[in-house]
Amino acid sequence: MTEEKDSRLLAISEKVAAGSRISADEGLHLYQEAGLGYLARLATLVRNRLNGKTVWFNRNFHIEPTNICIHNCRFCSYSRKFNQEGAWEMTPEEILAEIERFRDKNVTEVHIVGGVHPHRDMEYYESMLRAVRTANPGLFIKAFTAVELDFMFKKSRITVDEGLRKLKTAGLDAIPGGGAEIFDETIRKTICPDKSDSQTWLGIHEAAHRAGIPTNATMLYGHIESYSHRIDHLERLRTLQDRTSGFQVFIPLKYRKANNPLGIVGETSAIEDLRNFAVGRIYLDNFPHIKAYWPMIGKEMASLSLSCGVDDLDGTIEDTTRIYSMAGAEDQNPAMSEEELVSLIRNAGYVASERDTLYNTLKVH
Ligand code: V47
Ligand code: SF4
Repeated sequence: MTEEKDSRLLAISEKVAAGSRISADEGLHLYQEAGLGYLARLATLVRNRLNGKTVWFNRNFHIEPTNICIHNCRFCSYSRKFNQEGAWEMTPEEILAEIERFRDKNVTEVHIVGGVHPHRDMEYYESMLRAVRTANPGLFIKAFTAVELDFMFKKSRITVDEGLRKLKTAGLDAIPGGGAEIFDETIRKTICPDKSDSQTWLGIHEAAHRAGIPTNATMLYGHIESYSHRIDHLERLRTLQDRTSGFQVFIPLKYRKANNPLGIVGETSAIEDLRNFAVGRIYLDNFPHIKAYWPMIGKEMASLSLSCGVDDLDGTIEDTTRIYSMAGAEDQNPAMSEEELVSLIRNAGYVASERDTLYNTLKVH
């Protein structure tokens, strides 16, 4: 059936155009039946309604303090056990040296995430935050996935609410979206059997929102999940966001197959990646932003993603994130100057706006 003759697709597009919410069944129908052009047009309606012609970026850098991890996620190319070749642990001095290295580069945010190190407890992470805050008081600190937080709170035998309160006092400004993967319990059992479960991930984000800490949400897609699993994931995020409004942005993460045991399943096509951005934008009508992490997908795909609902580009400054380069990301040494990023955005027909972590405008280019 062509899209024009699919009355269900037409009904969905009328709903989206009227600003109404689509159901889980309708989301699934979009994934199953709508072509890229159709989805791109609908997603653009939603993105223009929420963000006009603006595409945001921020000047951030990443620190990965360790890749030693207690978990055994089958999609992970990066984690190591103690004494295994390729394992690293940064000392507090090395972390501060990174903060120093970026001092004069006009950055506004540091993103700190790593493996779940078995010996690190609350005290360690609180003192890391305090040291970073003291070294550069103006820097926003976006740190620790819900999976890292789950471990540190349990290790230190404190509640989630208490743990978040302590970390906030020590300097935590925002929480990144990692560790969400796919919420469906059966898929999770196969791809990340021993890590924090979906309820824990969602519970920590809900508690963060209650505590006034904004968070991000990701979805790792393109491995063994079906479209229904993706919709279930989006639905759980949309439901929580209805309650809290604490999510700032949704970031779909394309599964990359290099150097990890799941590799056998292959990777999604570029068309499928763009369709996925678009369905995310259409379905998550209560998420203000959709982000593409360009070092993972490459500059050309980042540019195309702007026509599929994406309004935020991440990975602005000498991105040295190893979780992707080790998994086979498009760009092994990703770096984009501000001029390059701004012209990528302008050439796609949008207005580039530098933002801070909370999406306040710092400069319109
Ligand atoms: O949770 C791990 C993913 C995530 C692979 O919040 C992989 O602003 C693809 O969440 N192929 C961590 N993905 C990174 C993350 C993130 C990145 C950029 C911005 C933000 C933000 C968050 O990386 C993990 C997992 O889903 N990941 N291995 C892989 N082989
Ligand atoms: Fe550990 Fe994160 Fe890798 Fe899972 S994805 S093994 S939690 S570093």
